[in-house]
Amino acid sequence: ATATANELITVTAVDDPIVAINDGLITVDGINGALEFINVLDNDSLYGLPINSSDVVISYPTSPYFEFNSDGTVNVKPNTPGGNYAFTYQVCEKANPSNCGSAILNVFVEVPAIAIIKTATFNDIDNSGFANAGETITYNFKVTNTGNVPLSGIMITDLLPGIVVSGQPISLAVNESDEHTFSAVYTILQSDINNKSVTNQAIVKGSSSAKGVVVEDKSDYLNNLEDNPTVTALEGCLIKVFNAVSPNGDGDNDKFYIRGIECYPDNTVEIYNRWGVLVFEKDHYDNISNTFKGISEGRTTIKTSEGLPVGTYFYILKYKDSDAKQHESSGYLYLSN
Ligand SMILES: [Ca+2]
Ligand SMILES: [Ca+2]
Ligand SMILES: [Ca+2]
Ligand SMILES: [Ca+2]
Repeated sequence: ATATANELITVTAVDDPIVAINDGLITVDGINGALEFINVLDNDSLYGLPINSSDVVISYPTSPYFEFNSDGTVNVKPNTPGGNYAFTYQVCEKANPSNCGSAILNVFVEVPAIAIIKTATFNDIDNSGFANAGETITYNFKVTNTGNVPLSGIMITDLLPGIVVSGQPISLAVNESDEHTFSAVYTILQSDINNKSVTNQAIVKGSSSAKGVVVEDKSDYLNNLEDNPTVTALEGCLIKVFNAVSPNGDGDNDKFYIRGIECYPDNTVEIYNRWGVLVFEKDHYDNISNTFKGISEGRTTIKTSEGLPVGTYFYILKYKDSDAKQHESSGYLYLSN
């Protein structure tokens, strides 16, 4: 009777074996990893009932990126390469080792990534060929989804004080680029011209549509893989004297223009008439408020604030550069109406 009962149980086991069901496709975060993102036994059964992991032995393939636990849970390690993974596991009943089933765990490892390239265009508004304070730099941005999942909420920031960034948040599909949504404008300061360049870097951020993982990238001026700031060279400190002055208010040569003198505030301009009499003298000549417009001015000039007669004058320009080295140049100045 006992033997018959045992036979019956064996027959029952064959009729209700372990049923292992495939798992997935499950998306996991390959950047940060995840602990126990699935229990492969949850949808499996033993004799028609949920499996208690202590009743079975699970065997898995090996993987450098995944950890398979004896209770059926699975971990994915941080920095796991993106892509699809398939693992066949086998589950066998401890009490009856020939009672086994197998199924496949399918995992998609998402690795969101983003890259930004920032390029600069100097806008020489007065077409002088040189940078002047108040002129601008326009920045263009190319943003690319370099990861393996769609990204949304993509925005850029730029820490350069005074820069104005425009563009609303965007989404990008895998491998998609956008180079029209975002732009920025920066107004050049005299200090930038003195520094001979403007250097800045933007940061782009976006989040994966599936897992909400936020990724960011610092801009490069050339390619997606590097993080070199964008440097805009500004040439505006080369002195050139424009020695024709016609202060008639027509907007042409109305003042004695010394291009680049703004870079060297430690300067003096002296103007002499043909008899060698000092008729104009200014420190900190700047082409704007401290400038010669055909009016006699200065500490030692006899008649101040008086219009000077047309004719040939002589100027002496002295300035110190950023290394405190003294420079001097002189020449004729032609004053007309
Ligand atoms: Ca399963
Ligand atoms: Ca200019
Ligand atoms: Ca970069
Ligand atoms: Ca004029």
